[in-house]
Amino acid sequence: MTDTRLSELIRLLPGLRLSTDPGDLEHYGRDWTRRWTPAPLAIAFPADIAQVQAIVRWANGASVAIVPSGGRTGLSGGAVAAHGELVVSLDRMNRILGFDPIDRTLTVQPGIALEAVQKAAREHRLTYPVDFAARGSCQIGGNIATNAGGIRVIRYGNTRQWVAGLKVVTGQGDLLDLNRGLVKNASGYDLRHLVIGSEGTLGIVVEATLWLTSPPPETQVMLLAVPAMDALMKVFAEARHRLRLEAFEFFTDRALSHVTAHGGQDPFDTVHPYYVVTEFEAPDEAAKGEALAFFERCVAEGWVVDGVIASSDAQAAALWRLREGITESLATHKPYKNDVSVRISAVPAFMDDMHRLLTASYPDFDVVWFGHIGDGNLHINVLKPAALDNEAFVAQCEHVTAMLVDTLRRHGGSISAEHGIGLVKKPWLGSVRSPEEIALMRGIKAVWDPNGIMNPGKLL
Ligand code: 2HG
Ligand code: ZN
Repeated sequence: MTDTRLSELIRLLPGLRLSTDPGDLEHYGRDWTRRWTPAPLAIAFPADIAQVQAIVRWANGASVAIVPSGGRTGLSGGAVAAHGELVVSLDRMNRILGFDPIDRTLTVQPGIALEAVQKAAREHRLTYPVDFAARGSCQIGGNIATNAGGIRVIRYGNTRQWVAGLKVVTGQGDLLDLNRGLVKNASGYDLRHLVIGSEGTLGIVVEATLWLTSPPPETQVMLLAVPAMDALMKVFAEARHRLRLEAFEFFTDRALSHVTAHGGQDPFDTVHPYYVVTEFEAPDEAAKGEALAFFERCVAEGWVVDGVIASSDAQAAALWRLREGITESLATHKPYKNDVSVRISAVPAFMDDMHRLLTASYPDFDVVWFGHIGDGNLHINVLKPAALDNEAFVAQCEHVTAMLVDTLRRHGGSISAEHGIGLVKKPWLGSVRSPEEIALMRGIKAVWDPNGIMNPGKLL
């Protein structure tokens, strides 16, 4: 390690694991966006909070930018290190520190995978209800830094709702112990909530206390074939009225075709424009009867044309795979991705407008819509037509983004529902946040991180 700044870091922290191995630089310098070429200075793997603090203090003195790094499953470039930053990987800080049965909290280090948190909760006959397909790879610190959402937000809310306490190292290296697991704490600004969703721009999450809850009683999973978006809204209203929903997700025929090409089993004989996967509580015969009555009403009204209810855990998992397998089934195509939200009631008109604009300008694009429609959160993946070269596709996708931003503005939506701003959405922040809001955000950043070393260039 010839870089004198790194030599100084090693002198200060002889026990710190530090890597400049080209494979590590490549691996830890990128996230799932794959759009930027990784070029970090080095990767640090602190083992405890004191090492994180020492690294941040060194970085201030040495004017080295820091990119906090979790599972790097993000899709907005928030964890990309492309400009000689020090990546601070929390991989080694991945332990469960404690469980409190009275508070029903689990205290963990930030590098623990979401799936390991869910498993630990189950071992105590409780649940940590935030859930999404990247559960095996993403880390809880990254979930907190991005306020991760996912497939059960409709019932349980985002990560924010489950953070009882946070230890954070600020951009100056100070350690904050925020909220300390209190249910009620009316003592001024809740700095915990400022850190949640700040995308690593204010500090590094070094410990989290998470609330757990009772698992739902037995649930059922249903797949519905829906002829039109207006009908889908009716199905949603009916489902919300009659069922205790755990999830209400949708995808289109295009999405299903990619998943089935990757081994997913389409249970229907014909193709339908839209599909809904919904999961709801069904603990007894009365609830199961109500679910059937819901289905029959939807069919009688013409809102649903076919459906399947899973009769085993394996079938439920197979139906879920049709939705959760979409991202993976598209990955080889390197799709242009977008994650947006509008009010639930505005979804049909918004999609209609976008569909018209897209087919008018780019009739050859394979446009795949899916997402958390019960939250008004839509994912749009556009695949490159084989005949189009990469450069032209990128330019056309920029035009798609411009159309999307304009359409979202007209429908009162947001350019990022759950994937964050990072690098990808930064040029469009001004379309959802006023100049006054952005000025306040910049002011907050300057107080937490006066030398601007925490994830610079992201979000703001
Ligand atoms: C999902 O809901 C994820 O499956 C990924 O947010 C979305 O791949 C995407 O565009
Ligand atoms: Zn999603």
